[in-house]
Order: sequence, then C-alpha cells, then structure tokens
Amino acid sequence: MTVEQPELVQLLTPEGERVENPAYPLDDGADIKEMYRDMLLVRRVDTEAIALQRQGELGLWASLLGQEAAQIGSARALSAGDMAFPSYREHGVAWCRGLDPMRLLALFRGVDNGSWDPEEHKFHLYTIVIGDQTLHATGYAMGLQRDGADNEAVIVYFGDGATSQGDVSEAFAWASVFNAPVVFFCQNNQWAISAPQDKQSRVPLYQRASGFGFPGIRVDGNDVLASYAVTKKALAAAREGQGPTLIEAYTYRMGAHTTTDDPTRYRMASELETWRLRDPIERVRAYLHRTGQADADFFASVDQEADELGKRVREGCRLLPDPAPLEIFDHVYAGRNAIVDEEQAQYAAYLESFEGLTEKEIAR
Ligand SMILES: Cc1ncc(C[n+]2csc(CCOP(=O)(O)OP(=O)(O)O)c2C)c(N)n1
Ligand SMILES: [Mg+2]
Repeated sequence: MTVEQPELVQLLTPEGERVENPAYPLDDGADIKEMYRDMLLVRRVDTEAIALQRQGELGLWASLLGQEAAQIGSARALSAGDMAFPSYREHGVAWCRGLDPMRLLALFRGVDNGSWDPEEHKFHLYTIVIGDQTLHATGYAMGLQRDGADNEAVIVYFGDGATSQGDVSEAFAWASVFNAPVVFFCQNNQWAISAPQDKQSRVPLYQRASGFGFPGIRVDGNDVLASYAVTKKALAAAREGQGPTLIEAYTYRMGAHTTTDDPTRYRMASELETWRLRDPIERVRAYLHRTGQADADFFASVDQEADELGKRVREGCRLLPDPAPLEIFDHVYAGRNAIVDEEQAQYAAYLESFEGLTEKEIAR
C-alpha cells in the first residue's frame, strides 16, 4: 500500500526562511526571540541532566533533544488557565508552565515522587504509563465543560508509540462524542524506544483523527512558529466549542530514548545526520540573524544565561536532600489511610530494629 505523504504546516524552513500561510497567521504572542531563549535554555538543562546521569547523580533522564520547537511552540500557545498533561519527556512544556527544572531533576534523581501541584502550574504530573494521560486529559476537559469553564482548554502530550495504546483510542472516542475541549498533541519523534514509526501505523498518524470524527493536522514539529500557530488555532477551536483536534508534530528524537538506551544498536547514523540539518534551534538562529532581529549581543546574553542555568542545575542537583525513608507513605493518598498508616508503622518499627544506625546507613 502506498500512502501519500501529507504536507506539513511550516512557517520557518530548515534554512531559516519565513513562509507565509494565511490559515496560520502569527499573533503578538509569537515572540520568536523569547522562543529562541526558551529552546536554548531547555536544551542546556537537557545536556546537563544527561551529564549528571553519567556521573551517577541522576537515576535516569529522558532527553528532549530535537523536540524543543514542538514543546516550546505548543506550550507558548497556551493561555494561563489552560491545563497541560505531559508524558515524561515534556521538559520544555514544564519550563513554559513555570516549573523549576530542579523539580524535574529531583524526580529523575529519585528523591521526589514528582510532587508539584498540578493546579498551581497548570501542568499535570509526569505520566510514565504510555498513553494514560490522554484519558486524564479528556476527563479533565469534560469536567471543564460541566463547570461551564468555556475560556479554558486542555492539551495532552504523547508519543507516536502511544497511538498504539488502547487508552489513546478510548480518549479519542470520548473526546469526540462529547466534543471535549482538548488538543491531542502527538510528538511523532519517529521512534518508540527501538520500534520505528512504521510499526505503529500504515497511515500518517494525524489521519487517525478522521476515523473518530475530528480534525487532524500535521505540523513541522521542528518549527517553533508553526507549532505555536497550529496549537493556538486548535486551542481556540476547543474553547469555541468545536471539540478536539489531533496535532501530529513531525519531529525527531535526536538522542537516546532514555539514558539506559543505546540507539546505535537499532538506527542508522545517517538518519540522525538528516535530522540534524533540520535542527529546531539552528533555523531560528539563522532567521534572527539574517533578518537582523537579533545581534551578537543578544545571542551572547542568551548563551551566558544558559551557562548560569547550567551551573545552577549542576550544583543544585548535588545538593538535593534525600527524603526521610518514612516520607514515601505520606503521599500515597491526599489524606490519611488506615492501611498505609499501618504499613508506615511497620516500616518504622523495622527501621528502629537497626540499633545505632542512621537512616541513611539503613537505606543503603
Ligand atoms: C503501558 C506501557 N507500556 C509500555 C511501557 C514501556 N515504554 C516506556 S517508553 C515506551 C515507548 C513510548 O514511545 P512513544 O510513545 O513514541 O514516546 P517517546 O518515548 O518516543 O517520547 C515504552 C513502550 C510503558 N511505560 N507503559
Ligand atoms: Mg516516539
């Protein structure tokens, strides 16, 4: 079966040339210099986190390298009251929702359960169970409908691999028939660990939406402006009662799946080289430079900010405190729970049986 390759919505080419698309005009919120800064800073956090994992300071890290534009563009399209549901790679979205990167590092260091307040940041907890968050998001969006909160919308992030999960199909069905104000933002980074995208679907992923009765669109996920404009339009449609949209952000995972993975075992180096030429940050740099919108001072000041952020991340990570062993029982439920309380008491008694040892020594 030959499947026709669809057009991408693109507003900035890999060479940094601006392309006009009357269906996707840019509004004042599209501050490209700010987006450049966002992308550069989250890439620095990512680079530092990988190095910290290699030094034994983090248990794991899931890199966003290559996906900065999809994340920053879509997240900058959100209004303050919109709710975002991430998977586990959405460090750029977290950044735009005002979450300090140290919160993410604490999670991947294993000293925190990812316990930020989703309401405070309008950013839900990271979800490792593939595709699960599409149901959470759809339920939340249906809740907004029932509350009459028609100035708010929801966005949910998931991967190409997640589209093969039953949860995602269920979420599509519910969102469609209830016309829920949710934007499904699929980052098609071409890989689900070692499974290539062509083992997930015979048709382009965005076309899945039509079977469920709502629009789907493919955007160049390495183009921050297009990611912004397409998401902005889909969110506006959701708020206006037009229901869900599926956005397929066509991008590439330039790094390993996580720090436990070695992609050289299953993909060609030439593939990475092809995508390197479409780097999401380089094209913005080229555009800003060519159009004279940014001078050398601007680029130098963002680089310096990245250096400072990198230093803060490196130093801060090592200073993150270990939690007390009994604390893990405190966050299982919002309130007290008799069974968890009993388990906590049993564990406390067990710890006390190690006479003369500190909590840290016992934990070891
Ligand atoms: C329900 C479930 N099945 C399997 C896994 C193991 N797993 C973790 S990541 C992953 C691949 C996901 O790929 P994709 O959805 O494309 O997201 P990406 O990692 O590329 O961002 C799998 C299978 C899981 N976490 N949850
Ligand atoms: Mg993927």
